[in-house]
Amino acid sequence: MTIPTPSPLGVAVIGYAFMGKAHSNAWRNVASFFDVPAFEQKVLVGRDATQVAEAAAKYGWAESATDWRSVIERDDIHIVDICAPGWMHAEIATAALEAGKHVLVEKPLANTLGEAESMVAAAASARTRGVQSMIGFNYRRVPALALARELIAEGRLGTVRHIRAAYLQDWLTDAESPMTWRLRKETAGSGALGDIASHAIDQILYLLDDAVTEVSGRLQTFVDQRPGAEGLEDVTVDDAAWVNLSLVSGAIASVEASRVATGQKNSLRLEIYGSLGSLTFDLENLNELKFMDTTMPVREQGFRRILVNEPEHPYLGAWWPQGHIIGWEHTFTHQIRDFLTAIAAGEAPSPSFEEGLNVQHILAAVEESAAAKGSLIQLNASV
Ligand code: SOE
Repeated sequence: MTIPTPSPLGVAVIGYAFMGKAHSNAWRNVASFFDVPAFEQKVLVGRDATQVAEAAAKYGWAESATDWRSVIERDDIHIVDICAPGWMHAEIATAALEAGKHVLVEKPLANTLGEAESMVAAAASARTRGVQSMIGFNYRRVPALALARELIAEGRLGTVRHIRAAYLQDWLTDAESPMTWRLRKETAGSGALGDIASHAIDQILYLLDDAVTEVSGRLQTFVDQRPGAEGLEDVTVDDAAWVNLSLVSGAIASVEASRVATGQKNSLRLEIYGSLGSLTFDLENLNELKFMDTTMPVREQGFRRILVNEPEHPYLGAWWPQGHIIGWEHTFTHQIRDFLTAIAAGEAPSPSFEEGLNVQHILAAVEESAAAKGSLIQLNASV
């Protein structure tokens, strides 16, 4: 069902820290580069009135507010973009969808399967009223990874047999690094697993257009306590995760995620091995994709570096003349562009909350497997 798109669309972002800043930057820039429906940056919402007012002024929002409930009731707000921590996603997203607002929510979808399922039900019901929803797996919008998906879909790799994925960071290497909401199960749901393995798992599903049938995993917390406001506090999530996946297509994938991988800053690496070729990618060089093509003469074979920076490449026609590279923040701009375009077309954007729930099922299976010392967990999967 399509409903007429109000013009301009009024936007509210909830959360003004790291992700709130990344999304605000995208809202601020998207219309300068892409043809998108008219919208206005109406309100930035956060708990601390002074800080959110400062952030709103800096990031181009007309006003700030501290009460998200009153914001989602406003008639001049049509889009709610949720950048608050995971424990708040379900309540805000459900209320916003029920109030008829299009919703974009940061990953992972929620902290628990139950919350994620309630969000999917709210999204499905809202969709019948023309109200759209999307989860923010922003790395789907890296041009090199969008190109990788196209090459795989065109059969350039032949049959994909196995994938190695790793998402490695080191910001928790120092045992004295303080407690944050990201290290408490009740606020973050899980650690490296939900925070960054979720991205790697989503990429595997996105690149292969596939689904997971079997999961085994292991989780490890290396630093059990960290300094909090009132002394040492227990860390209740994992520092690192190791996952093996079987896919409907027959492919096998391994995923490593760590926030204590000393020296690795923000390295999402993917290696995809097929019967006719292979692709490799590292987020720390996000404008590059390496392609090994066995259909080339043997004496010329080898990993070829594609600088994914031509107007022909996904998203790049909108940016700079060829060769002028883009960065991490552009993935959020592409995400907003795709979200707005789908809203204007009355189409359901991807990744949907259902796709977010699929990832959540895999995360829950990893936790179940890890609790049972790596035993194999079966999932009901279909592509
Ligand atoms: C922090 O570990 C974090 O910001 C994640 O939450 C993001 O999703 C990822 O893109 C970068 O790392």
